[in-house]
Amino acid sequence: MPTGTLGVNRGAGGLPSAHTSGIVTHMMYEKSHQAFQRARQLMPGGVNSPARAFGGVGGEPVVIDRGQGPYLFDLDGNRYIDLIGSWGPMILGHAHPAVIEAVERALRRGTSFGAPTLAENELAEMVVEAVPSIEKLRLVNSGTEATMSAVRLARGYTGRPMIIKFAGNYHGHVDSLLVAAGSSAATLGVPNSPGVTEGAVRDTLVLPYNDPAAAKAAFARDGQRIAAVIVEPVVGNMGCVPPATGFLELLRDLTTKHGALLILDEVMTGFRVAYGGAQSLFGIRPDLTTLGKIIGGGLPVGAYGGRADIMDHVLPAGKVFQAGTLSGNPLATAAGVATLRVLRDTNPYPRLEQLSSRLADGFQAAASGAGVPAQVGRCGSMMTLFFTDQPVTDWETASKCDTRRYAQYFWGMIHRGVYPPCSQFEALFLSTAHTDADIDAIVAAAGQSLKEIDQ
Ligand code: HOZ
Repeated sequence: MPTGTLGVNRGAGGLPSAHTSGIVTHMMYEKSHQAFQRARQLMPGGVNSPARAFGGVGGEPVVIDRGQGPYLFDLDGNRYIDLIGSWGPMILGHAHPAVIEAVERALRRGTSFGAPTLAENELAEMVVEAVPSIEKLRLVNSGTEATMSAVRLARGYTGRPMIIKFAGNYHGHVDSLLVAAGSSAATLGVPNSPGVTEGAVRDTLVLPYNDPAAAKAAFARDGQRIAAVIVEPVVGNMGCVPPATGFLELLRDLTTKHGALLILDEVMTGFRVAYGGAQSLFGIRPDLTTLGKIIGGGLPVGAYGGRADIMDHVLPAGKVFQAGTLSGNPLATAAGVATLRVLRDTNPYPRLEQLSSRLADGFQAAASGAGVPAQVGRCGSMMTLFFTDQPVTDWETASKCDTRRYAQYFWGMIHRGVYPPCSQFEALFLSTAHTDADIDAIVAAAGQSLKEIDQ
């Protein structure tokens, strides 16, 4: 038995063993532990993306063997009700038969051609039909590529240098946007990463989210130099923080008035909070939209799209350069089309809303029952349990949350077979595979876990 196995998976949040005796045994995470030790020798921090390293809650990640429906199974055979859904894409749950079948069919026909395919038309068509502001789009391979390309296009189209972003919003690891960034950049304390030069962010202006006065002042001062505002319409990357009433409308008005573009980063919210994304929910028509996650059905995909007259500035129709060997990949487009078809044909959003509101109420009741001050931030099936007694509306308020308590809650949930986001500054996601019984089990686990929290 390697020393520290149990300790490691109790987390730096430090659940006293008395709280978990009878639940945790040394062998429960042994294979994960062994695999992660090897991973640490092979990859920086043992992971291929820092968000999954459990750095915000301490300890080692469990290593996943497979997923089925709403469940994840780790190498030791422990089952978890999955609340991250691969950080958003798995809205149909894991290994959905329609997605598996579509990918298998595509796989037999070849995995990449570097040439146009019909499946690209199909996915693009479905996106254009679902999101009226997107008249044309370009498929890429990740959300980061989508936002990076949208920003370049906005600058190329307007001939202006400045981009406005909001503190605690995260738009992938694009140099010019990796400033005051949320998600793992915030979790791991590098909101402004070494390696991003002053020059790369010289034209990036960071404003507080949900602050109309700051946005108005920025446009009054720099209106003629601003190429675009990029914003998560519902922030998922400082935990889930919906927009204040009128905030997105104000950004639309200011950008229109000053000849700047409005870019809605819907990598997380696209096809998640509604089939037409957050823009359909809030009635905002952006100039450009970025997508990812759900439109790839769990395979690597991103997209940026919007007004045809702007998109026609992208090479080879126009002069703004952007390219990709695997863009529009046949497996990814097949998974995306299959996922969107299920969403379009079954309209699961009312049901997701019902499940999510039950979960939010359950969290709130569990927190009150345990005497732990907490707030639930939610939009549709994305939400966050914030450990604070103050409403969370921006990065200033999100960053005041008690991350130590979050870590204790997180490990309590893991030990009870529920897998929440491993950071206070991420959202959880429900899927169509979750049942009422799963919600009851999550709420029961939360009730017990919250009662164990040090006061
Ligand atoms: N974009 C994801 C949610 N913040 C995180 C995924 C990752 O960085 O690995």
